[in-house]
Amino acid sequence: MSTTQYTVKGMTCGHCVHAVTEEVGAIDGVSDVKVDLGSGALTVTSATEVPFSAIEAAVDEAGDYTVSVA
Ligand SMILES: [Cu+2]
Repeated sequence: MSTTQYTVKGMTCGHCVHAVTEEVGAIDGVSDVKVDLGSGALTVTSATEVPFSAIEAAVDEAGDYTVSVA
């Protein structure tokens, strides 16, 4: 089990949080996603560590947001 922290910039409301949670949660192997709107913190729990490129692609798919490793 692997838990990794990222920071997402550009989220403005609960809809953004929902979109990011859905897209990142759809990545293969991801079992839990937590998004904090205030801080932009994204916490991803997965069976094995997810490549950052996959996180980036999912966040990009969710909307006009930017993700970085926390
Ligand atoms: Cu929003």
